[in-house]
Amino acid sequence: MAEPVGPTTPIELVQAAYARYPKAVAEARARLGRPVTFAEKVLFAHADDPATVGIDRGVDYADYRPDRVAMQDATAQMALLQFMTAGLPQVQVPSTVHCDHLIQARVGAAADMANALDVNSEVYDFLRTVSAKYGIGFWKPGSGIIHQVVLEQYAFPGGMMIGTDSHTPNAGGLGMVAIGVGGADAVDVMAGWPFNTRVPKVIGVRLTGKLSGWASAKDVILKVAGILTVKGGTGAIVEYFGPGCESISATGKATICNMGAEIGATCSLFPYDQRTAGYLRSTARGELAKLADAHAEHLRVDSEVIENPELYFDRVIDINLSELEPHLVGPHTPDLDRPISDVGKAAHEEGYPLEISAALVGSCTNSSYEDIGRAANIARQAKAKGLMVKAPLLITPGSEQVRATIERDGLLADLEAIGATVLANACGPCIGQWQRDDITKGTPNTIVSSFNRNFPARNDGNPSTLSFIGSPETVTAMALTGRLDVDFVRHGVPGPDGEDILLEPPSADELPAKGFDPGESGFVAPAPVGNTVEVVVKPGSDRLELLEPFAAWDGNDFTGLQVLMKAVGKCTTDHISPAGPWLKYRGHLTNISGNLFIGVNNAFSLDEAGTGIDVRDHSRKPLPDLAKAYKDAGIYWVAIGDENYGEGSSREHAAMEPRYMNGRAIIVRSFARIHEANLKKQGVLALTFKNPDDYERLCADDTVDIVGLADLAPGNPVTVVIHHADGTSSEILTTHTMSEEHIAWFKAGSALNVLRGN
Ligand code: MIC
Ligand code: SF4
Repeated sequence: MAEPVGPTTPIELVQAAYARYPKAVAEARARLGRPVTFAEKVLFAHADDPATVGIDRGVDYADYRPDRVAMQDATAQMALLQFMTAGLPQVQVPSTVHCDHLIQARVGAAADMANALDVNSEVYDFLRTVSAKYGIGFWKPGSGIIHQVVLEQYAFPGGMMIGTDSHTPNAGGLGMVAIGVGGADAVDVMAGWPFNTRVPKVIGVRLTGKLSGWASAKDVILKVAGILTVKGGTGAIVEYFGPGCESISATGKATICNMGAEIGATCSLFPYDQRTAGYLRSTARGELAKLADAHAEHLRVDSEVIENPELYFDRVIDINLSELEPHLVGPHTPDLDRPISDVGKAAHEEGYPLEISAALVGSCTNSSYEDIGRAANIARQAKAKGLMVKAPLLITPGSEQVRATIERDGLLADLEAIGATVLANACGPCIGQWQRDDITKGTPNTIVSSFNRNFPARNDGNPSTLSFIGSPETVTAMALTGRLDVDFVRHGVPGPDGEDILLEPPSADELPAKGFDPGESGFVAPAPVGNTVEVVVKPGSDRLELLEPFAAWDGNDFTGLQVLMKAVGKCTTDHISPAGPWLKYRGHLTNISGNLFIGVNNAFSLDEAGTGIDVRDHSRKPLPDLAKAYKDAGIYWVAIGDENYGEGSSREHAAMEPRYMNGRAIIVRSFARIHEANLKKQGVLALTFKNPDDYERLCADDTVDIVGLADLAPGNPVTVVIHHADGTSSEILTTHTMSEEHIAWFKAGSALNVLRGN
């Protein structure tokens, strides 16, 4: 890599990317024999070889060359521990590390930051030195949440990026194909290999009309989530088009793309338009806006596609923005969608706790200048009418630049004036880094947030907390009502004398009139090439551990595997390897394996989540202990999953832990994309029941053989023999999505072993 990584994407990189477009797009049209979507243009312009790249959507695997790699601190540790073992002097593609996940929210920004610097110093030192050594840009704690910083500094229309976080698609708001991946995928790209993935399908969402009143960008994606459900986007890019796009700000578009992760989409994408250009200029990237203007024809869908979208997209969804009203989703899943007007009734019917115990604004999804501005507008109206919050309102700004600007412009003061507390520029409560003292574990209570995920226990570690998601202005209004069953849009907010006070729909500037205040710069440039920076991993550390390669396949079929657990219903990566207090072990495979499956509802031990039955003495054990006991006894095992197994995060720990603890295969009804890819990378067999009903056949005392492994080939089913305790057995078929390359990873023990040439 020629240029050292800087605090923003150099214009030369964008020029080089745009220079590839005319030929690549012509190639795309010629090979596909039709007009093309914007997503296809970006993919072709980043294909390793546009002349031969796979084109069959949902079928072919293809090699792409992303422009950038971004990693956040919780996933970067494992990614960079793997990269270190590759023995390369430098990363081959511009890459950055962002410190945002490890900061705990407790009292407020300043104290929490000081505490984070103290308790995480070993990890921050590791990330800083490893970044310096290998040519990676490092963003210090406090500089902001990865996706906001990427949007402000690095994203560009028509670019392609991968990131070790599932909300990487946030950058799609600026027209970038930005895909969330596990650390091992990032390692490949940083090592100079292509990014290999299945050619995505393309779902078109046609936006017409114009957002108005209380409806915001967040409500667009909540509506889409309600339509597509948590698995409806799997394997697809969601491409927005139509006249409604221009009515949404660039950061609003990013909100929509961000939460596309919740429907399983590979990524989401908006075309380049003048709202995007305005955002680029406002974030000191005027040159880039000019360049994009000059290449605008390539940065949007072909017009023939707009005329007949059904012919070119795999599916088309229509949303009239003018008809949209504010929505709230939840509890427990982001696709349980209701307009605000229906929430009160549902809350009474379902018995949700009606009092709101906390309201939280922020996260990478909704912490832009406009978002905070709309929340502050509600706060100003409330203040003028003598209202204060009835539930604690916690605000996490998305980046240092946003924080400094909203402080300068008085927006933070507006929120504080109604009783809000401002937390550090970080993920905080969104990832369970919320030290909540007001509610004891097990107490049912209701929270509302502007975040993107609401899986049980995610925010505060309490599975009895019911978490609902809405826009920042909805959350602010609900903090004022303090209740789930008050329709603040139609009935207003109860005032001090019991009368209903109607609030005007929020309005706010999309971009700061005085420009952004960059605040305190958090960027640390890497050391010059050929440096002698020493990377410190202390022996005996409980936060960091150097990796040992996984053993290669011994050439034999797997026989006599125990069934460790059978997950019933939703099994997200938060169930498999939760975050919150466990985030501190993200650089230590042995220690983090102590959380394996602790949130899983196991069919064999349903009354206590996270437990399983030891077949040797029928005792009940926490699943991580059971896995360890089997490992210590030299017993190998399989785990069984339901639909959309591994939904949610990109954390590859959820795949490395089973591998490390003697898991040979995960057999499920269906997988979420990133998790399936992570399992393959780590050498675990990721198998899907050919007949989903076969899930029912597996019992606690069964053992399983996985046979015919020597003949493993793309597209060929894999036979699994189930031996029941009564001596009978049955044979079932499973399918897999392994390409030749993936099979080579399995045989070598992991993708990393292949990269290292082991
Ligand atoms: C999340 O939102 O779940 C996270 C924490 O950002 C994860 C990454 C991680 O687990 O480190 C994600 O979404 O990929
Ligand atoms: Fe951080 Fe939450 Fe965004 Fe994940 S979803 S990157 S935890 S703010």
